[in-house]
Amino acid sequence: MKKFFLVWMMFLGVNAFAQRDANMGIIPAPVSVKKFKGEFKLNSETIILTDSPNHRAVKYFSDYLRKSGMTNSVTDMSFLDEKHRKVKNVITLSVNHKGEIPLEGYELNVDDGKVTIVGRNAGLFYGVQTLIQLMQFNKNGFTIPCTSVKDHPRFGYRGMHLDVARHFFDVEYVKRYIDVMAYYKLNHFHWHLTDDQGWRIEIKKYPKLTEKGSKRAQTKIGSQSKGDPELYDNTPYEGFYTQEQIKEIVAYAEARFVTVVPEIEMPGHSMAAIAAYPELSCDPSKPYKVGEKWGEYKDVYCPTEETFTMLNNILTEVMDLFPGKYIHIGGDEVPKDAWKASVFCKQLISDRNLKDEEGIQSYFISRMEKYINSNRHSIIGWDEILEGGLAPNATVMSWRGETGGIKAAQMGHDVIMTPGSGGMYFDHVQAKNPQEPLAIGGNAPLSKTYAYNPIPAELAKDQQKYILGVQANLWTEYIATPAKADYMLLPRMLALAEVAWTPLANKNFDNFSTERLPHHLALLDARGYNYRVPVAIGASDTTLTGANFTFELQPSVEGAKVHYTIDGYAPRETDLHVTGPVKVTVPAKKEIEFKTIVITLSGKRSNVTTMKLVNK
Ligand code: TNX
Repeated sequence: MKKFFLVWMMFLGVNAFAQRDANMGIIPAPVSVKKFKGEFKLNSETIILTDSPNHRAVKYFSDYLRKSGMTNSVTDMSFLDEKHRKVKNVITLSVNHKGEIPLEGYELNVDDGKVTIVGRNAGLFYGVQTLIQLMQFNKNGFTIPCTSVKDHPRFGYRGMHLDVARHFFDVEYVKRYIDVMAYYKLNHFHWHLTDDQGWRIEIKKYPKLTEKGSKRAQTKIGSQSKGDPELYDNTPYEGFYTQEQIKEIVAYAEARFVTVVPEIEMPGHSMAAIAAYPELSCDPSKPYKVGEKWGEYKDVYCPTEETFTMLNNILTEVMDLFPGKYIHIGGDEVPKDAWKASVFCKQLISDRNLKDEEGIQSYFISRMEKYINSNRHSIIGWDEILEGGLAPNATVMSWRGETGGIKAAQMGHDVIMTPGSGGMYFDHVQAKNPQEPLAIGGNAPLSKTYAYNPIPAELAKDQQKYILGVQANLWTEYIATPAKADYMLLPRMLALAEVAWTPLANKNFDNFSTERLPHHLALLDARGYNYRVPVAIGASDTTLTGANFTFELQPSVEGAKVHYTIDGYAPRETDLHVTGPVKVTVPAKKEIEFKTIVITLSGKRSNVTTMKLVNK
């Protein structure tokens, strides 16, 4: 793997894109970047100095160098006098910021003699990520262009979600997911651990949750729109994480300044738990099974004391495993049918003076919130937790558009924006095009994700502070493999990073997608990630009229080739590729289809574009 990585890095050579780009190729674009002439040479003689040898950023950087075949050791600069600190060819990593750097911010200065990063807590780690992005591999080590970067995030909560309930993703994959989040300065991993179709976290007190609840007999095949055939794969499916594995992932994330937010869904999306323990339902006499298809299930937790005791016990184990502030308790999509049919719930509504079944939803969430708060954690819930009144300290994740988030912020509650309508649903297709793989639907092209602004215009100045940040979600009903999860995640996650980090005024989709992204995609390729290859820069599906055309096309991935045809066939690697402007002449009264495809060095392919050229 290491060798593979190095060979790739060499092949990529100098980052040509970064040279003309004002952001010097950095994603997410920083607050300010100044470019200077010259470069720093990181070689085997380079000394790494630090005032905090145990800082996670220092460890990360020295590990990174080691993986790249370098052996530079780290020196604790508190042992050095002034004179020795001033040697040439040093990289200094420091947290000594005297308070002038914003939270999670850093300053990075590179001249031909030294590199200095000063960061505030996580900021040092982010400075290191930026440095790594600037490093260009050569045979003696790396070169780093001279620069001065001042940087800090726009939002404190920069989240990426992964649903491991509908399909299970193993420890190795989850670590790689956290890695790529950390490269791009995202800092909250929302881990959707339970749902109708599977319970994926070991709970010692209730072993059946995983013995039964982590297994389903079969899985729905294909899409689930009205009229689609009711087909199943007839193949058992299972998977869960042991508590040891959970601890391993939490520690792995912590080393990268990523906080893990576990989600234990309630009171809906709970078929897997109910199948394991039917006493959690309002009618324990019914037969239940772990969900095999998608959508909402009408059976949900019954708000009995027995249920609350059990959920509290489950959450006690969960809170022991996750040291972060937040526990996500779901709260979304709760059909009220089972509660309406229940004599117990009728009595509860009258005993507790609840308005109706909506009142049960907020009663449920408030009770859970009280328990979680008394254990020094806070809850996050999907925006349905607003129904029937919001629990006092809850943070709202606004997914059904921004309405819930706006309402919650106006009530003085913290909010995380993650609207499907804003391009934050990465299970949606990346283009309305039959060449895309099966997905739930929707449409969230890269440009839409990039354009999202988490601060709604409706909020007054003093309410804007309640928007803690932004998150994108990867629901996996239609994503059964790591390769497809990567495909749906990348490159949209890089756009999310810029939404979450970069000041609005510095955002520019053109610069992002044409000048910076191609290099990053090649790097992700080298690191073994799959991704969706964007179509060639300059190509699209369109009709143009005229006789003589000249096309200037660029590959969307550095090192890739743009192949094309004018004979109506789908282009492939055996066809001509772009080496300069392509001229096409269309005879009078004829039309020609100019088709393109991008094929990367590793063989990944974009969709085929068709430009219909019509000479009337
Ligand atoms: C709605 S988003 C859900 C999920 C589905 C998703 C599919 C949310 C809080 N609930 O259960 O997986 O749509 O896009």
